[in-house]
Formats: sequence, structure tokens, C-alpha cells
Amino acid sequence: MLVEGKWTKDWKAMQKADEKGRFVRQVSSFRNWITPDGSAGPTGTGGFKAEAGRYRLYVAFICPWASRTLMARKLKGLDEYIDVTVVNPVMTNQGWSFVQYAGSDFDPLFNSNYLHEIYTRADSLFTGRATVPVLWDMKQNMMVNNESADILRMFDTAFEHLVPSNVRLYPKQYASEIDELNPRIYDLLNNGVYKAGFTQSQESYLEAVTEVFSMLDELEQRLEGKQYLVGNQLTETDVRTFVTLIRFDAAYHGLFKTNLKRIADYKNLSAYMERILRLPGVIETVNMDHITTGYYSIKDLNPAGIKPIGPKHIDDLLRSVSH
Ligand SMILES: N[C@@H](CCC(=O)N[C@@H](CS)C(=O)NCC(=O)O)C(=O)O
Repeated sequence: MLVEGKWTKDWKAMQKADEKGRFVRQVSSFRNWITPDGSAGPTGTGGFKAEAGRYRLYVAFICPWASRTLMARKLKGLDEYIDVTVVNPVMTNQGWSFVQYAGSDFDPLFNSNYLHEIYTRADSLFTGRATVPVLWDMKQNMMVNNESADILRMFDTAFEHLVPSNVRLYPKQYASEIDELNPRIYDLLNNGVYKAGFTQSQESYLEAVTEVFSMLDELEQRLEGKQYLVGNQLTETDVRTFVTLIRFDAAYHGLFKTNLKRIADYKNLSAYMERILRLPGVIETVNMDHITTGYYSIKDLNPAGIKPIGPKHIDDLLRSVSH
């Protein structure tokens, strides 16, 4: 991680643990918002007006938080408004890198070797982990935001006057339902799988894995006779759920030991996952080679770096959707 702008320690999968050895995710530090007129958003400062070609999103295809911002970019038709740079899926001792790999990019702005260099450009004394996604303002050479939940939400409205869209990921009439569901899905499922995977004790593993499956069971029930989780229309809650579902059978089930069931064993969740995968543009945000290569290269969890051959049903699904 970076300490006062200097890379100090080799990268470790486990970020922080609480007193019971539970995984704790770092809080994001750049919280400005792009808005239609450049006025300040709910957090941070103003000065980030929605303009074509001004912003760049640094992402990793392996990362569910980065992927939800990529999904919002596609679903809202923002391809031409927000540029994307993809890092190499394998974590190095210095975190995310721009070393070449099929489907990843060089850093076109600064020709950086590592993502942490982007953080020190934004703040020469930055302390913390250099995480994806990063939303960068190419006009002012500043980091706008590195919190995917904010980015997802600003993409929903900031460019609306430039790119009108029928998709509304955070519709007013469902705001309270979304706000009620999101944190539970985040805690028990999105981050729950990481808590199960990176835990330091049997007790907290069991706690996390039980929560993961209680949330999957709840969502399975909720989807009975429904297409989407909230209001029967696509919302950000679906985007946030999808990114974990699509990684589940291929990565979390094996590597993170969340193996009581697969998503394939849930009828409604499987159909729901495929429904979302078939929405225009979504398949382009799912790079299964990056996902499996990235997760299975986490040395703390898989020292020999062996990448599993399957699961076949996920390969088959992706193949059928991309044809
Ligand atoms: N709060 C961030 C979390 C992002 C995050 O944890 N990203 C992980 C990848 S999935 C990362 O970049 N980790 C790098 C590291 O921990 O050094 C968000 O949701 O945007």
C-alpha cells in the first residue's frame, strides 16, 4: 500500500482484519461527483461538469466494484462519454499494473507501470490502497472519485441531458427500497464472499458463509415470479447483485469456499443472472479469463497459482450469450 505517497509494503490480499479476524474493506477517499453543470454533488467539491471525452475510468475486469461502474456506463449508453482503461488481472507486489495482457491496456495518460502512480498523481501524499475503479478527470488532471457506489449513481444522472436514456438505475419512486436492500446485499453477499474467502478463523468463515447463503436464499425467493429485484424494472440493485452472481460459480465457490451451493443450483437466480447478462452491452463488461486468472492468482489463497479448468456451465453460458 501507499504511505504518504510512497509504495511501502508488498501487496497482500487481506486488507484489514477486525478483532475476530474478519476481513475489513478500506473506505474510499476521493468522493467528488460529475454533475450536469459542474456544481458539487452529495460529497466532495464541484468543478466536474459532464462533458464528452473528459473522463476516464480505470478498472479491473476481475473486480466486482469496478465492473458495476462498467455496467452502468454500458446501460446508460456512455461509451463515447467515458473512456476506459483496463489493468492487468494479476495483482503484483505493487498492486494493479499496466503490464500487457490480452484484454488489458497501457495507461494512455501517463504511461504508468502501476495504478498506485495514478493515486500519487492525484495526491502526492496519499496513504492507502490503490483500488479500482478510479474515475479520472483528464481536463484538470485530478481524481474525481474512487468509490464505485458513487460512480454508479452519478452515471445514472450526470449525462442525462447529453445522452437521454430509458434506463433509470436509481428511480425516485424506488429509492427507499433500493436504499434498504443495497447495504444488506453489499454486506452479506458482495463483500460477504470476500469475508468468507479472506477470513482468518473458522468461526468467522462460518459466520460469513452462512450470511452469503441466507442472502442468496432471500434473493431467490424475492425473484419468484419477478424479473428484477426492485419494482420489476432494472435498477442499480440488480447491477450490484449481478457482479457477484456472475463471479460466484467460477471464482468464489472454489477459491473463497462459498460452496454450499452454486448459483446454477438456484433456479430464479440463474435465470435472473442470464437475463441481465443478455442486456445490451453487459456481456462486454464480463471477461471471464480476467476473472479466473485474477482471483486464482491471489497467492495467499492459492500459492501454486493453479487455475481451474471449469466450470463448464459458465463457459457455455458466456459462449451462448456472445453468439
Ligand atoms: N470502495 C471501493 C472498493 C474497491 C475495491 O476494493 N477494489 C479492489 C478490487 S475488487 C482493489 O482494487 N483492491 C486493490 C487493493 O486492495 O490493493 C469501491 O467500491 O469502489
